[in-house]
Amino acid sequence: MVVEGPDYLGFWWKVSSEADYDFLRLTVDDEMRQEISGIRDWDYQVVAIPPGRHAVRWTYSKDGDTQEGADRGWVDFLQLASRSTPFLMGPVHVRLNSGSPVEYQFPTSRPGAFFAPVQLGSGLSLNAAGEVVGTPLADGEFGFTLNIQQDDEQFSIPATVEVLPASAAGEAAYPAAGPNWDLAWETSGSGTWISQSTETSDGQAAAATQGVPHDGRASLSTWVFGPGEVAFSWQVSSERDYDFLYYEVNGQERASLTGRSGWQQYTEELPYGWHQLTWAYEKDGSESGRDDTGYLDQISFTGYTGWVLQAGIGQKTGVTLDPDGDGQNLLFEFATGGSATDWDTMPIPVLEDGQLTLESIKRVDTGLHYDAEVSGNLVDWNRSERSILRDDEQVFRVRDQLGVGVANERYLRMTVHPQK
Ligand SMILES: [Ca+2]
Ligand SMILES: [Ca+2]
Ligand SMILES: [Ca+2]
Ligand SMILES: [Ca+2]
Repeated sequence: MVVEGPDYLGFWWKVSSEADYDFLRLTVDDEMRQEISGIRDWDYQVVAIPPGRHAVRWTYSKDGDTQEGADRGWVDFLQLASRSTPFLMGPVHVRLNSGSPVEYQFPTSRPGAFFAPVQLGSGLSLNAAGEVVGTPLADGEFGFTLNIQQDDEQFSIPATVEVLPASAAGEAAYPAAGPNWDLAWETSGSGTWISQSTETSDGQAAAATQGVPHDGRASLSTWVFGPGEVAFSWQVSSERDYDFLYYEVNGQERASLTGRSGWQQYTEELPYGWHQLTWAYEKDGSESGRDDTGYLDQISFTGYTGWVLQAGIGQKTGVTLDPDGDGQNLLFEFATGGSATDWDTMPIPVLEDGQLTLESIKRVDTGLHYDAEVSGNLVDWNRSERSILRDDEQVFRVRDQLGVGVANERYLRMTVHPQK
């Protein structure tokens, strides 16, 4: 399909295929954004569509042999944020840390959505604003129905809140000089991830695998919200070409190490939305070599991902949320150098030679697209009657082409949007 951006596309998909060989993929202008493989149940995804016309394509593609499962992919319930109300901007499966008060909120595309309150169990509940509140008493998974109502429209979707134990291994992977990223971590598989200080990149502590058996796999996962960048140090000491340390995003392999790698840096750009980041040490059926261990350290985030983790608002990471109630959402505050917790003054248009002009400072390297629209009636907005005067590293400056001498009323608004 062709989508006119900027917009957000929401959809459900699932796949039943040969894992890691046959894929259901989503591309935007032939650039891969998301892929799933193996036996995966229905999941909700939101993808940022940049300004302009873009070809969005779902493809089921197979390698040269072998099929497994139902050998097909499914796509359902397509929505565009510009046309659908209510529109959920985040995932329906939420992971939280146990032991501390929860501050999660399901983000919607516009304010004013009403959520049917639900008791989730383990001391957690969902309130009318879509906030998950309480302090979870025990780890576990709580399935429920999310009923969202807005402007006389409503929909119901299955959702899950998963409470994960705080992981010492995950915290050991933070840089010694800070910050504490305060992420929820999950470990799974055979063998474990531990915190140790014998072999580190930052001299203090690092996450490491322990006791992974032959044919075993120990994984350490967390979830972050893009757009942004992740960087980390990792190394492996293993039987070369048979036992590997993998790095995966949303279940798909991105890089691997084997043998005696030494500490290496890895950096990757994360597009809009939720991403599961996984590090896994995986062994074949026989023999172990060297320390037989995978290591992870110095994990850090930049862009919106890093800013929102450090913004002092807990797990309220959705770009459309406005926890401090100043009328500016999180993405806008990030883009214009504002704060997620303090009142920011709205950038105000001024009259210059009888024309509305707006200027805003920009945060450096945001990976965002800045733009503006004008209107004569607050209903029909366009980009054809505005001139962008400056859009560089520091400043975004725009002017309405119609003077107030010609028009009865004029309005100017500024937008920011992920480039991916
Ligand atoms: Ca195949
Ligand atoms: Ca081996
Ligand atoms: Ca705000
Ligand atoms: Ca603010």
